[in-house]
Order: sequence, then C-alpha cells, then structure tokens
Amino acid sequence: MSEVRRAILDAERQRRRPRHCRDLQLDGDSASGVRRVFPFRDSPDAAATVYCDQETDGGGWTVFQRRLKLPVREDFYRTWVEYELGFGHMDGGEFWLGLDLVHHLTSTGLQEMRVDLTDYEGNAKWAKYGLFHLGDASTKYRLQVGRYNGTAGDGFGSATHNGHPFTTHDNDNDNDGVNCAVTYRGAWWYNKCHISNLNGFPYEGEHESLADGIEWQPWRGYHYSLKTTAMMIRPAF
Ligand SMILES: [Ca+2]
Repeated sequence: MSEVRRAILDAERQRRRPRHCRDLQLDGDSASGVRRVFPFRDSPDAAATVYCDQETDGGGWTVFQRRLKLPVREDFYRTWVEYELGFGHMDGGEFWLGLDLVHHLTSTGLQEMRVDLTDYEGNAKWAKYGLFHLGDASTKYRLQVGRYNGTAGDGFGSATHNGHPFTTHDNDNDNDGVNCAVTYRGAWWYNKCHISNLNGFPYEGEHESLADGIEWQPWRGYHYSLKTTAMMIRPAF
C-alpha cells in the first residue's frame, strides 16, 4: 500500500516539475521573473535558474538573451566557456543564459523563438521563428532556425545562420578566413560572417564602424546598434 502511495506521490511530483516557463504558466504561475525549472531529460532532479516572460505575446517564454541600455553595461565580448555557462544578471539586467542550458531547453520539445528589438528613435520590431533548436557541445551548439515571420525582417536567414555552429573570440567555428567574433566584437552563429549580431558592442545608434554593434541588418543595416534586445523560446505547440 505504502509503495503504491509512494509511486503515486512520485508521479505527482514529476508532473508538477516545470521543464520551462510554459509549464510554470500552465501551472498557474502567471508572473514574469526569475524561476527554477527542470529541463534536463537525463537528470530530472537537476534544477536550473531562468527568467520567465509571461507578458509578451501570450507569455510562456524562457528568455535566453537580453540587452538593455543601462548606466553600466554588461560585457558581452566573452569566452567560449562563458557563453557555454551563461553570464550577467537575469533580474532586471543584461544576460546570456548559456548555450548548454538553451540546448537542453530546446530538447524538451519543438520550440519557437522570438526576438524583440528597439532602436533609439522609439521604434519596436519583432521576429518570430516557428522552429529553433541548438545542438549539444559536440556540435558547437549548432543552430537550427526557420519559419520566420515578423516586422523586423529575417535576421537569421535560412542560408546565413541556419545550420552553423557558435563562434567566440577564443573558439573559431565560422566559415571566414578570420574569426568573425573578433572582427565584429561579438559571439554568434557566424557564417561568413553575419546578418545579425545581437551580442555585439553596445554602441548607441549610428556608428561609423562596420557591423560590430548590436546589429539586425534587415531592419537598421550594418551601421546601427540597437537599444534593447530580447531572445526567448517556448514550446511551439
Ligand atoms: Ca574563421
């Protein structure tokens, strides 16, 4: 009898263990903020800390990148290990959640991804992808992205960034003779090199240099660094 009860309790606990922000939302946690989730399929007891956006576009979003115009800016010109593990301040600050965790989150089921962008003239644009997945460390967190819609233009592009591994200034996996992360002062799924660079240097708006700011080429081109960005995922269904 007690074994049966224990099995039932275990199943209950399992069921209530949120894998990501969408699970939290479905469980009735409708506020945005920092939360604990359990996204690891092979270690269901291991927790991770994430930021949930429950307001944008119906909510349920796990945010994995955010840039904000704060008095003190977070340094995004970081090493491979830092991009793998994450850095910054989730609660109201700029941050990168970490490639390893995003890989696990995108492996809990088919995910969609949303990008929100603002410029210094008060305009806001968005891009949404019906498909988003990162491979594991052995693939260098290879990007699968597709099914664009939105107002910002497609800053990933089926041919440009889809299918490419991640590159940092100390780990060059791009298709260019140089290291794109060094040339464009960022870290991204560079090809040869980019049409978006949201981890780039935080210039404020127009800049003379080429494409090394927080760029989304289809919207503001290669000489304009955006004011704010957010990148987030949730289950597609
Ligand atoms: Ca290279």
